[in-house]
Amino acid sequence: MRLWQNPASPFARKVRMVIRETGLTARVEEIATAVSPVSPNADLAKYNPLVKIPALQTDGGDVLYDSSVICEYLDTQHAVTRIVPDGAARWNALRLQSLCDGILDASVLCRYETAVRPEQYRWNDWVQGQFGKIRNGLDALAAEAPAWGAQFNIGQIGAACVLGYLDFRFADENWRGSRPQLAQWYESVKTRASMVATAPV
Ligand code: 99T
Repeated sequence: MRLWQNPASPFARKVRMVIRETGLTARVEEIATAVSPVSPNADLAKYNPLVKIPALQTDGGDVLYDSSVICEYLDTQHAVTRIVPDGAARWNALRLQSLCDGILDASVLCRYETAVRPEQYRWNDWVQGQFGKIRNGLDALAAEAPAWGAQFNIGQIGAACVLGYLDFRFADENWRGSRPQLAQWYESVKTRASMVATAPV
């Protein structure tokens, strides 16, 4: 399999963590890929019409996107504990992944607002609206983190990617300040091998 990815991307990190948590590392070639919403990567565009990472080419040649679909596919390719659990736990794990993807969508939009959009076109109310989603989402994560225990399914992997991305791109946000239990949970997972190997650069 081939994975178009970039170490700065929290969505790609989710996939890269699943690869490592499920022992698939030797089966996936990771292709470092630069992306920007204003200068589409021509090579990636041949495989993903949205020109976003992550994208995964299966051994059969199909190309899958986005990160949630790729993670579900990878979960069919190994024989260890399922990353997307079956039964009643499935819906809670998928909901938690969606919450984390939503926080990341808002975070990446804010990142592009400052790193890509020319200053004269920026709109502070819009940025604050996105930050409202980020903070509400973090409060929701903080409320449920104490119940996670040792679980580390696609929901917790998503949460770890959210918190790692905020530290990477928005270190001034101080998300830990009013959410000590979420901070405590993050401390307990950030030394996992899959976290260390995929730390953003
Ligand atoms: O928007 C673009 O054209 C390029 N952006 C991306 O490819 C971002 C990279 S994160 N990826 C996504 O937005 C994927 C979202 C999708 N729903 C999924 O895969 O789940 C880059 C962050 C950074 O550089 O700070």
